[in-house]
Amino acid sequence: MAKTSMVVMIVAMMMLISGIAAKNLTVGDEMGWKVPSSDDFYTTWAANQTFVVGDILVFNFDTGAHTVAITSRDAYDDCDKDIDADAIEVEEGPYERTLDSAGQFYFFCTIGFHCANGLKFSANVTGTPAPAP
Ligand SMILES: [Cu+2]
Repeated sequence: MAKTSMVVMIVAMMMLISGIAAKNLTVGDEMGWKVPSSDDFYTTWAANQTFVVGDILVFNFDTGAHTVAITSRDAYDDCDKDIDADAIEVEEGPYERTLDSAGQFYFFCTIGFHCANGLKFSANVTGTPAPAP
């Protein structure tokens, strides 16, 4: 093996060992994904996380009880259920979402008044995705 590729391999291994690895984040921790008792529960939860590209969000809920909509900021701010065509809406739980790019992501439930009652948060995802092969 050439010396340079050996060095590259060692650096890559050190990065792995030092913990630059994707992690699973269960949204709301033990609470899961449901209408919270205080309407800032999920925004507080999100404020205490570090979201990095490659992390996986796990939304624990029963199919039919809730949804996960990934939307624009405007739709999120208004809890707007008429989400635009670019938005993603998932109805089956549990749901896992890989954060595959950096930026701000907006999540809320589209059922009833769940969003207005706090079933929403946004995630500021940092880091750069792995280069394309
Ligand atoms: Cu809901």
